[in-house]
Amino acid sequence: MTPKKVMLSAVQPSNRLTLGNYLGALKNWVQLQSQFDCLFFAVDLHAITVRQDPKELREQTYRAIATYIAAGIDPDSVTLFAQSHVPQHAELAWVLNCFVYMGELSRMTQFKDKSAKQGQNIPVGLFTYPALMAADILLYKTHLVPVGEDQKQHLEITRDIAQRMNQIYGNDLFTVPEIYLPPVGARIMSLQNPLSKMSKSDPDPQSAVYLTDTDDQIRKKLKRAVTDSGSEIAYTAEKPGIKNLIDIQAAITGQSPEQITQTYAGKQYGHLKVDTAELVATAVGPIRDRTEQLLRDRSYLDDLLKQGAKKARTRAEKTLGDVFDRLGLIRRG
Ligand code: ATP
Ligand code: LTN
Repeated sequence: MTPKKVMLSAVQPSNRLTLGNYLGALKNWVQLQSQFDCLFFAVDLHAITVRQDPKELREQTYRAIATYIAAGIDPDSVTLFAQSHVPQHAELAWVLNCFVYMGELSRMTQFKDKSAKQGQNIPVGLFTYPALMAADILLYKTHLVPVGEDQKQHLEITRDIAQRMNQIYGNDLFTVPEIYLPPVGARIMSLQNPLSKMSKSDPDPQSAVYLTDTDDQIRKKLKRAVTDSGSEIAYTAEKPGIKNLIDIQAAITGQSPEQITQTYAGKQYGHLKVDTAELVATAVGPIRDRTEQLLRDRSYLDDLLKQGAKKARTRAEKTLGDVFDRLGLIRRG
């Protein structure tokens, strides 16, 4: 039997996860997990590229892992861990920092967006963030990375770094990873501004449905979702608010946006909002409740993280040793 290909992905524990994180990432991890050898982790070292409250960060890291399981990730068959528990990530990131260029990093839209919010003092980690992400991926010879659309540029730079180093040190050094983008739901928009991405670090809590929201909060947020002028329900870029609600429905139900739009012929925006709210509440409710349940048993989560990190370290050390060798560093014991 040929071994399964490797699939890997991660979320920053920078806040509670959102519906965007679920539809753009987690839901697809769950759907694909049985076909791959999977590693999923919480990127706590990425989260500290912007200031975090230490207590909150620790809490959100546990919560992220619990949410993966609550969403349907099978903790017994995948490797689950916290990024900072596997020191090889930071070590390989240093090496990759020596092979990625200032020009490449300064073109990253995530860097441009996030640094614009930092004022004068922009942490260097925010700039070199993609090198750490490339390390996350390349350490495990990953084939497939399921993410939302905002991560496309980071995947491309990862591929470029891998190809660049393979050319110098041998084509079998790194596997060049592929991105997996879901057909719908790859970019869920803010409920308050449908031209910008729903994001867990948006300061306006009305802009996102969190996977911790009660059914009532979900209904209220969707009722207040900013929609467009006019009254016809159409799936078009000219109506980004309406399009977003249809996309949310499509990503949850698996129906196409066109099919969904047809069912609203002659109906009003209110109908679409109410139905979307019910679908979201039904999808989020069980994840929310199961997450809370899992969070009550810290020793279970600690055990899981410990075992996961142990498995990940062994795999990561193999690749890192190979990289160090080829670069001419003396092998460590
Ligand atoms: P932050 O606001 O802290 O940057 P975020 O909400 O953008 O957080 P990330 O941790 O950057 O979330 O992303 C985790 C995963 O969720 C990534 O695969 C990302 O592409 C995906 N994702 C994030 N936001 C959305 C969204 N609005 N729609 C679809 N996918 C998303
Ligand atoms: N940059 C990603 C999080 C991330 C990631 C990864 C995703 C860090 N390392 C490796 C996939 C694979 C983000 O969503 N902001």
